[in-house]
Amino acid sequence: NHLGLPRGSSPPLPHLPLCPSFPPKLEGPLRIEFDWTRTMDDVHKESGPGLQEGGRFQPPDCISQHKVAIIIPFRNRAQHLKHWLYYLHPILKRQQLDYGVYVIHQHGNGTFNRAKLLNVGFVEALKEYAYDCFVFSDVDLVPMNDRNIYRCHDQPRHLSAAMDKFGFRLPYKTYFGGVVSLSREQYMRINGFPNEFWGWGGEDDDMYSRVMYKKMEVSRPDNRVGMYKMVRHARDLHNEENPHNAGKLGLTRLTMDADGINSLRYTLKHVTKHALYTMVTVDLHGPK
Ligand code: UDH
Repeated sequence: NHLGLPRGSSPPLPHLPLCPSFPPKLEGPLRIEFDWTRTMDDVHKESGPGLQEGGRFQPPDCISQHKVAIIIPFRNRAQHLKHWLYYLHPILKRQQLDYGVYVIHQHGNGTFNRAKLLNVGFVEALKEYAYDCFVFSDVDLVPMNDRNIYRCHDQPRHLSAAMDKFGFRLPYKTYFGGVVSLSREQYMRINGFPNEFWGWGGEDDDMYSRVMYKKMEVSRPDNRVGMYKMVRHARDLHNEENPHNAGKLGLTRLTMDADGINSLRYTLKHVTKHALYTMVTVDLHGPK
């Protein structure tokens, strides 16, 4: 599929205009309620027409300026994924993005590794389509304003700048967790994300340091547009805080060129096309 087209779709009609820089149907602030009685059927209905298998979409009436792969690190959060899909598909469609949703599922019960899953998502999404932008999003975060566009900018962007759990502001100035976007070039410039942060903590700070060391800046929406609601939940099993991760942070400058997309090793188990997303199940070769 060397044309960079989604499988089974025809090329966009040549007479379609480019989509406008400001999508006309945005609504601004949104009401987000995590309704636990919501079914997958409700989610399908809400996502509306135009989605292609695997959670792919292209605006029907214009050529999007943004080819975006949305990468979600995942294990054992089916309920959260339901909420995410319910809210995000309509938003992303209104944002007129040419997008695909990739849920990167860590196989087995070994220690979780969020950043390595994100690296896998980058590689696997590019096998399917010539994405030029990558949004890396936790499964439990839903934007409260659709003007927070899931696209890339001339600097890496931290989209989840005002999360409810932190009182709608940054918990600290260099926070880079939750939802971020990087263009393909920006991501390659930092050698992707670290593969060696097993368990909870630190990987997002390492990602921030990578951006700084490569002389880029983090851009953010303002605190109103950057508002997010998180699904409340207890800490996961097999993702305990790893006390070694904090110590690694001081070493980012020395390790980043050797630990990242250029050292990524994993075993692909399955790629499953669901109606609303593509599930990539992967063995990360975790520590014994
Ligand atoms: N994730 C999973 N499964 C897991 C662990 C993590 O899917 O078992 C993914 C998921 O996308 C999640 C992200 O990795 O949103 C980050 O997980 P996290 O545990 O670092 O962050 P989250 O904000 O929870 O989800 C923070 C700990 C909550 C403790 C609350 C105690 N009151």
